[in-house]
Amino acid sequence: MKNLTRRQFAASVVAAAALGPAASARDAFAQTPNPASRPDQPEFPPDFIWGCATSAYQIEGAVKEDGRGLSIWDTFSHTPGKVFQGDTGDVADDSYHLYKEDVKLLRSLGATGYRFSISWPRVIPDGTGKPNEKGLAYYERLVDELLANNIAPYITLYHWDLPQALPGGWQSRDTAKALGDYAGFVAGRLSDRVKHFFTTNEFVCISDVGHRLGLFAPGLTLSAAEANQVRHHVVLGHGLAVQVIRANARGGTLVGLAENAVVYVPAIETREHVEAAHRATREGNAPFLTAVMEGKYLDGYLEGEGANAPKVAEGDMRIIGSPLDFVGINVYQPQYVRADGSAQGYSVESRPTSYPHMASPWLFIGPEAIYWAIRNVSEIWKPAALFITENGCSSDDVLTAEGRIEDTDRVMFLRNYVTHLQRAAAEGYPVKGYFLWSLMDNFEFPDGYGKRFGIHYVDFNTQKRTPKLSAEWYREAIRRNRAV
Ligand code: GBH
Repeated sequence: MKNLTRRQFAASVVAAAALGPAASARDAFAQTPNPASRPDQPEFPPDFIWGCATSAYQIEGAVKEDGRGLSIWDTFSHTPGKVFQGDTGDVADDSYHLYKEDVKLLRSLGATGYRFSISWPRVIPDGTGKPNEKGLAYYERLVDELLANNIAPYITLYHWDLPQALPGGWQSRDTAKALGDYAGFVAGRLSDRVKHFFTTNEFVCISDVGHRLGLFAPGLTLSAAEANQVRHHVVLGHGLAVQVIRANARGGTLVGLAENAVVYVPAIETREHVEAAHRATREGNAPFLTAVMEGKYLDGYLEGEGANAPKVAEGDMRIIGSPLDFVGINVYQPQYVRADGSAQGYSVESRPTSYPHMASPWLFIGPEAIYWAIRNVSEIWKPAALFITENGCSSDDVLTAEGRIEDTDRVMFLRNYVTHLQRAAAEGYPVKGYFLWSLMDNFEFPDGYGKRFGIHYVDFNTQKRTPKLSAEWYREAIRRNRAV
């Protein structure tokens, strides 16, 4: 059995079936795969990227070093009452100094990619204008260290740490242009060594969570009209970044984004519910991914917002819809949908109170979300390539007396999501890589250091990193190139 491909195996079963019922049953059983041999068969393409993800403010620390400017997250985290126990990113994982150690962690996993973000105020302290060479030099050192270890750098240009100095922040349209200029500058300088750039991370967190719910920096609770305008500026900033990167970077540079699209999962896998999930994906992501992929706001979105709809200038939608080389999706939780007789044709299921979640109360478990994210996005917009740019979970990790972290719940979570990712790869969807969130415990935004997402445990007093059971699991999955 070991040397039979799955297709050959299927063909031999079909051939056996042709011999008639008795023979077929006997031969099919005789050829049942030996379970012990199967786990060694790779299930992902040989060049599949297995990586980890982090972001600048969550890991770097060194907020006052080498000319870094202030970001809105410095201000927000230092505002009493905004972050759990008053935690800040001032030191975080001190990866600004310990990056070589962190690259070693990646290497010992066998990772072939690392998705990290660049701190805009480290590179352009005022958001626009004069760059800070010392800030850029840090990322050059990091990139060189990764390349020396055969780990491909995947750069996110904007993961929420907006330069505080930009007047009006994302409420100003000028910030969209500033993002484009900054992105083009970085790509121009690093594209000799870096092939993949993500413009932004998670539009809805930048706009709604920061400007409408007030839970993220800058902590505003604007009106719907104002918040919708922020949404527009952010997607416009993404589009401008795509264009300026293409103008400034080397030929062959690939550009996409990392988006936490709402993942609609058919409540039951039947044709009608599958179609409902497909429709919901397009309509439920109308202000963000749909606008980027189609270069327009759906009528349903604009009509639904009415007088609060964003003000769109001539030419904006073409910029927003700038063609991408790939789509990155951050997948955490599912939204179950079912077809119904309503005008929109579907409804989103509410969650029973017993619905299970991880240590973060918002992180509802639904491993099949990763499959449906890929399938829905692929079928609707047919991107040339997709990445899972984040997937992972928080767990109430404790150190045992022997200094081990037995995060069996995280291993359960990851194993199940990766199994569904494997289904997507096996069905031929063009998913090229998976970035586990996160390489190590870090500053979890408003949850501070109170929620741990790492597969390496970090002692924030000593900065010691310790691999958890989940790191062992990931090393094994990478080694076999399959879910284990
Ligand atoms: C990702 O966001 C981020 O990209 C990453 O930086 C972060 O560390 C990681 O997840 C783990 O959280 O849902 O209204 O209560 C994931 C999506 C959206 C989840 C905002 C937390 C909090 C506000 N996040 N949400 S709410």
